[in-house]
Amino acid sequence: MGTGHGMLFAVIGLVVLHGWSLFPALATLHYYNFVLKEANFTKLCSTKSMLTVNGSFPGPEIRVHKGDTAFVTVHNNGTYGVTIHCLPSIANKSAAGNFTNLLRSLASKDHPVNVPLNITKRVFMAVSVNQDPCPATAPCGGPNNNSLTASMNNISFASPSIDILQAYYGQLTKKNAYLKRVYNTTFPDKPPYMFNFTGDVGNNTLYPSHGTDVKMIKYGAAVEIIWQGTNIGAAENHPMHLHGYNFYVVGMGDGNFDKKTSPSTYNLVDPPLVNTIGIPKKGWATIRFFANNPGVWFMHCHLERHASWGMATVLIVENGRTEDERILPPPGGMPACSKP
Ligand SMILES: [Cu+2]
Repeated sequence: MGTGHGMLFAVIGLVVLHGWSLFPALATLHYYNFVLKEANFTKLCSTKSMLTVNGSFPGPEIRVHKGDTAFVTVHNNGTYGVTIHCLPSIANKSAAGNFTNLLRSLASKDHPVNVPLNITKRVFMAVSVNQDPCPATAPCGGPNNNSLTASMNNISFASPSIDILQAYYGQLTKKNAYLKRVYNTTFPDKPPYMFNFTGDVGNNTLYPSHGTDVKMIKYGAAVEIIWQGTNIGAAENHPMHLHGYNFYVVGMGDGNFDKKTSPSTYNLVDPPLVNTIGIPKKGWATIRFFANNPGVWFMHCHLERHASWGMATVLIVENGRTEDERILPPPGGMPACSKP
């Protein structure tokens, strides 16, 4: 997340090139030098200092094939300690070598796939960069003197002052039931209304609502999430990330998702299994997974600025029936992130 001092995360991209047809069995060593340093960036007429990797944010790509080994030496020339976070993404190539959207994994006996086929929970999420009106007395410097914000299904995620996991666990154990007020379970399964998301959007849903709205998911549900990019503000490739899970990317495409024709393009046989996927700019992406890891899981755009603006929500996967299907209590002595 962004701080007054810049970014605490330095993000690099790991691109796994599944070019099996081009380089079938040659494992290769790769060496990278990454230098972290502050640099000034100007966007929308405002200049800010950011922590960059080799002068760029996000950092450079590591391009490897499955089975390769990459050595990364990191030189921290910034002013504080950081964590390096690697975002795997998939650059698939077809056998003919043309980036067709052939979404294919290296499924095999050793890497079996288990793609949900009979979906029991489907969520359509439009993701947008939006604006918030500013008081006339305090113009915010963004477009139309508004401030920039971001949303999923037109709700800009408002970070609570008490963490959601603590509040949820308090309710499960019937302690601190008043913590229920920390969040709402009303995150919708679709946008407030449908429009031409990737065409001329006009002022459609330019101004989002704000709330700490989470999506409740039953344990074991076969989940499908369709992320739809929009032209609101400016279209971008949003790297969407879900904590607690790997998921199958079963499809992606340009323009608006079409519920009649788009599913026919899905790869339900051997799709890639990842935890982050870039929604194509002015396009859509569909993921599937079984909700078999109970807990409170943040889902967000991994452009930290978008996440801090509210392009995020939380999935609460409820407990199942057996001991193995329930979240564990917090370890003894764990310091609270916030006071109840
Ligand atoms: Cu984004």
